[in-house]
Amino acid sequence: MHTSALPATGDLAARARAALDRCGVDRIPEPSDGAGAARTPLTGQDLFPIGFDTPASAERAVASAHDAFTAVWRDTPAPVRGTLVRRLGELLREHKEDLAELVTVEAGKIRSEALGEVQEMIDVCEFAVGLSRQLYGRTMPSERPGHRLMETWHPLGVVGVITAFNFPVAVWSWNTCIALVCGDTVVWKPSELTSLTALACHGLLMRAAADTGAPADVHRLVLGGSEVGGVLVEDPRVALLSATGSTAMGRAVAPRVAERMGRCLLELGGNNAAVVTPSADLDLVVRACVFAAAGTAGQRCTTLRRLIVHEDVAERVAERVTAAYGQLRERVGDPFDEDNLVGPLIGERAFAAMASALDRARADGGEVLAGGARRLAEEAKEAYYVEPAVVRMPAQTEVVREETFAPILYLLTYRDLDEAVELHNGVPQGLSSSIFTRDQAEAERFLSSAGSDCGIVNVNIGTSGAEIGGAFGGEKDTGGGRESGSDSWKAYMRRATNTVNYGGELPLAQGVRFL
Ligand code: UN1
Repeated sequence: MHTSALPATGDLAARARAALDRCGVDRIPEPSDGAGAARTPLTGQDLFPIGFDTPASAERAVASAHDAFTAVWRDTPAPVRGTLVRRLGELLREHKEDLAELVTVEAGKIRSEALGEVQEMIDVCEFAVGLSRQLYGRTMPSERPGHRLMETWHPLGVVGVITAFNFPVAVWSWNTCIALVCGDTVVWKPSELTSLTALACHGLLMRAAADTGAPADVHRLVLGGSEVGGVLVEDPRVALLSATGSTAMGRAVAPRVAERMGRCLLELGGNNAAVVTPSADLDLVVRACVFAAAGTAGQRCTTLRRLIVHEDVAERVAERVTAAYGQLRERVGDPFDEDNLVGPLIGERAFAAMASALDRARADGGEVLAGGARRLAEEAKEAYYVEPAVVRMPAQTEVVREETFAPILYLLTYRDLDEAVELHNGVPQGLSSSIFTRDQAEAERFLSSAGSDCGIVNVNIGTSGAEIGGAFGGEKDTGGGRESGSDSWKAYMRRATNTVNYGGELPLAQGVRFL
């Protein structure tokens, strides 16, 4: 069995400080009245104390971002705004290793996934720079002679960005790079579990701003918990609140933003499934599904949580997935160790949720085929490493319909595609989905309006690992928001419809006569 000693908390603190140094973060906020701490799930211990914001300092951050918006940024030409993001992309590329290091220390991602997350930021920068010359409005034919009808997209204002621990940098960049080229300024409230990673990103963006002559207040970082995030929710100067997290968080936040007629962009929980049909390539299924279900220790919004398998292949799929999970067991541990594929859960609550979900699944008649045990508890009492679990369920019971943010894959069986689609859609969430098939009609059915009800619908690939070029987000309890690629930028701008009369007459629309 592969074993590796976990790194000592002191060493991780030193690594984090060195990475921050290299990113040019010379000052880590001192704990003052809003005392907080940086922490690592690798050992479950605090790295060192840091200062969190207070509601009053967060309010000042919103005020200065608002000033930068009205005084400078909204009137800066979009391609010039793009140069800021282009510079950020260069710096991110230069500091890819440093940022990945921080992602591993604070979020517990294995090295390759941490590097992948930073790559996602670099990709978004490139996308946003191109976008800065393509914020197109349409021109429509006017029904009136001598008139022109068109639309113009204008910057919206301050965008509040609230991100979760599991994608501490990529989700920030999806929002921030697009918002900045759209002419908005940003106030970022990262998860309180990933403050150091956020300080590094903010530091690099400040360098990019200095290098390109953009005002520093185009981006403000506020650290802390929900009382700090609450300022972004309530402040009417925050025109758009883009929040990633649990459905419970979204339900708490959305009505408060709606009350003040602000806009919300929500990216909430998923309960993603793959349908495995009789014609599926099972090699592909196993590889895709093990990554989607156990990668990131099951802590992606897009993590595969349900495998809905045709009864003709159910036994074979169960055997092969169970065998693959057997190999994974040996590769749970220190995410800095290149041999490991599964790092720690973020903390004790995640572990408790996983244990309780497994108990409930068993009580519902589920059979745990692999995994579920805690690992390395002797070495690190406050860290929570687990073996990813596979559970065969007799039915889609309540626990299967909930999102448990941990690596549990439920296996369900179906007889015909209608039943598969019904099971698939029979959960409150609607983020990501897949079908594995070689039958085109089945694939098309799943992609159609009568198929998957998710925002992301894939064929012959897993549910996680979406590319930035598409719009990312989902329906139902997932919150309905779309971020990153395609035309998601429109959520970060306001549309003005313009009618111009160049004819000298005043014909009214719809043929109305007056005066
Ligand atoms: C998330 O889990 O919050 O598709 C985002 C993926 C990533 C993003 C996930 N590109 O898994």
